[in-house]
Amino acid sequence: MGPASSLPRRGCRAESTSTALPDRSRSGNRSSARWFAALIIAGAAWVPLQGAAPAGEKHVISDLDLTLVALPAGSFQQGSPATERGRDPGEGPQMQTTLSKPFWLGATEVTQKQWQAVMSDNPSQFKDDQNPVEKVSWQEAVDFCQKLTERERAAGRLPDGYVYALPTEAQWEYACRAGTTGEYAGKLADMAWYFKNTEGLTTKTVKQKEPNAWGLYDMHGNVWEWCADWYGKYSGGKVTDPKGPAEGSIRVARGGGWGDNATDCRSAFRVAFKAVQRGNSIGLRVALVPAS
Ligand SMILES: [Ca+2]
Repeated sequence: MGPASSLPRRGCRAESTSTALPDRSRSGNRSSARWFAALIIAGAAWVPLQGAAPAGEKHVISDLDLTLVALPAGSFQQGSPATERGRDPGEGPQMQTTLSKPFWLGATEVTQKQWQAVMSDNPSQFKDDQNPVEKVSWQEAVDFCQKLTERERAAGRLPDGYVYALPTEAQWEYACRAGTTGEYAGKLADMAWYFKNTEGLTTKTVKQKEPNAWGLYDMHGNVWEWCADWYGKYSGGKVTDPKGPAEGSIRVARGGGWGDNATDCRSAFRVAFKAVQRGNSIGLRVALVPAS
């Protein structure tokens, strides 16, 4: 069961045969504290909401060994400033983005063992139970979230009014930044598996690197993470709970992967892939969000 006082609900390299990276059609253009400290960092705009989970509370699906971290509602600067090194124009204009409701986000990418338990298959190229699942399309990632919702509802563990889903791009970046405003949520090499430190051209066991200030692992690197949104231009200005365009042709993925350069692993970096695309550096992380 989830905690009693739980929250009310809430691109790419083309795949190829062997160790080659998956195909990527870029649409886009190309920084550990404790919870309380994180709240202070983000605090100016953080307003407790009725029903919000106590700070730092986790939601755990024990039989899947899947832990989700509770994130507060709040506001942040989404995108990057024109002065950021390696910045792509598609990362602007920056927006003052508000997430009006708290939500939960997986502490790690979805592992192959977790995927296997829910979906009864394992499409991954780099087979290892504790590595992130990859070679999953956007739709398959969505299917995983829906199956997980059904599974947890049936088990009586789904917080009222909440469902499992891919995070929106805004939720992903808010979580990745964890109150930071720079290129990365910390020192990249300490937090991420990426081109410069990934030996063997493969994914890596999740949760080996340092987490960000909100206790989230591998937000930078290891595998790209599918987001719910269609890719679209940023509007700039102030936005609340943005969900991307109503329609589109490519879906957003974030965070960079094991074979990517540092600039591609930046907090603001955006990429997008065709929804049907499967790549050996594209996976997912589940969110537990208010049902819309
Ligand atoms: Ca990642």
